[in-house]
Amino acid sequence: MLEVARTVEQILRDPEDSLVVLSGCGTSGRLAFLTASCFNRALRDRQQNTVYSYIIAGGDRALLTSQEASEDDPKLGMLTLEKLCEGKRHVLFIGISCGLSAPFVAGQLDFCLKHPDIYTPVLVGFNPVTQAREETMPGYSLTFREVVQRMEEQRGQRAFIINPAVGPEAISGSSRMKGGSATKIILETVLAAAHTAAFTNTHITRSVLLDMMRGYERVYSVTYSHSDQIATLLQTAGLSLQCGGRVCYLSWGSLGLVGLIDASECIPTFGADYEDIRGFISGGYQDVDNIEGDLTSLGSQFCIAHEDFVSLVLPTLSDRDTVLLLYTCHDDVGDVEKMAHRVREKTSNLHSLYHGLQGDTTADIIGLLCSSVLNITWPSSSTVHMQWELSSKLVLNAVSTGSHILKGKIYRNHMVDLQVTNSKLYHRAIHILQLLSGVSLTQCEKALLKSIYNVEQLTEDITTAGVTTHTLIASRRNRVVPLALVCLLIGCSLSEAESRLESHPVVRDAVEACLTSSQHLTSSPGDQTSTNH
Ligand code: S6P
Repeated sequence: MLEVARTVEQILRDPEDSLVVLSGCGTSGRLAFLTASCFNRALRDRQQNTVYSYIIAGGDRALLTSQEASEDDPKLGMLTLEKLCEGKRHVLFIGISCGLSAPFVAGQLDFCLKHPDIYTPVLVGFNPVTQAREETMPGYSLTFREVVQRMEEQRGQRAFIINPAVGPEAISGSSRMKGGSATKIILETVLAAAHTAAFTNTHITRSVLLDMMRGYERVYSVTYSHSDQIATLLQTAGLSLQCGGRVCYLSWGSLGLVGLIDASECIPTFGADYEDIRGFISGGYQDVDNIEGDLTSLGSQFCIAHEDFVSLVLPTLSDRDTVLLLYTCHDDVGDVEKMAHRVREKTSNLHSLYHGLQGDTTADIIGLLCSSVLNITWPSSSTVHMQWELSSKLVLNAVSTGSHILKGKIYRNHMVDLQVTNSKLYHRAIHILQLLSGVSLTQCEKALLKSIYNVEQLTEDITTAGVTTHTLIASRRNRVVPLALVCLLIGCSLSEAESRLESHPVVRDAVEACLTSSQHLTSSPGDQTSTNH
């Protein structure tokens, strides 16, 4: 981190023809965007030229919606990077892949290694290098692990790997939670230290980095010291989802991006609809400040301004829905109050998350309109806005994950209703099926394919098609993993599995019911079905 911060510092001191590129897929790409925007803003505030840029696989639409397929394309990653950096003399490339697994990022790192005169690659992830992905990448001769091995050979000189182990995700496989938070902490610590050194003419030392990281440690303890209020929010949001209602995050300032990101991740992670949990940001795309600008014309999913909330959601808002206001003492509190009044005309299910500084009382009036209030008070510091973002991320991650657990989308810590939209998720789906059904990998893959293609018998066309084709078809279908699981547990046809899922709208209940009946079957000696399991 020290070396990378010093490289950023050099770029800040001599920015001409230089660039710091942050890149990733899914959540990692969203955090690349959030970080690049935040530090470009800091440069603009100092009347300095901006030096940061971001790449997210799938382009700007992936900031708000799931575009998981581009993650599989190493060449696309490489070409996007090359195009962005045309004419640059020096590029510090920071590739983020929590699982050390995204082919899109591997292609970019490999490209950097091949052009050391211009590019210095940095990999940020949370697996030991020996656990980097070994699977071959489509149209590419190297695996992620081989790219990382090449980086290892130059580690600390021409290539850097920042890969602290943050432990397994509680809900398996989701890098949006701990992995995402760790990404934010690492990147902000490195970049903030570089800014301080460059603009105050000081040196970056280990203790500067450590002090910042300790600040984030305090964010964890301060935020979780409010666990009772977080639990109240989670419960309320869970009730809304359980009864077919919606959860809306209405945010101001940079908390808006945190809300949009958390909401967008629910679609691939829990097979949620975009209306289940949805984020809105006060200034719309002007506040987002993304490269491609206003994306509203792409459809209702991309309508993210408060005006969109007022026209699309407010008219049908009821007590079934949960609305959460997210704001800080730096925002236009009068505007928050106005919005709170409008929401209260439709529902009393209004809640707030407010970050204030010691000594202020701004939130009191708005709090009176809300049925629950989470006020967090912070000591003043130059990086407090980043701490507010992390704190809000922790709260929203808990609310969205917890409410989906309450909705029954998780079975024994497995996200059984995940979308199968790229090769990582395809293999994860097979792994989950195997773990829960206990049958062979081949049988699980067959069941998954039947569910994806909606056929009772697999044809040769299907079995010879590649994973890319499978995931493309799967992206147009719902509940492919639960369907495959029911088929495996009961040994039944797809159509029977469909009707069982219909009779148990809660996925966890359906799986539990099937497991009970399959256990019943396995305990009857001689039963044919039981031998399939
Ligand atoms: C979020 C979800 C994905 C990942 C993306 C990149 O919970 O798991 O959107 O962010 O697949 O993963 P990674 O490991 O390359 O950062």
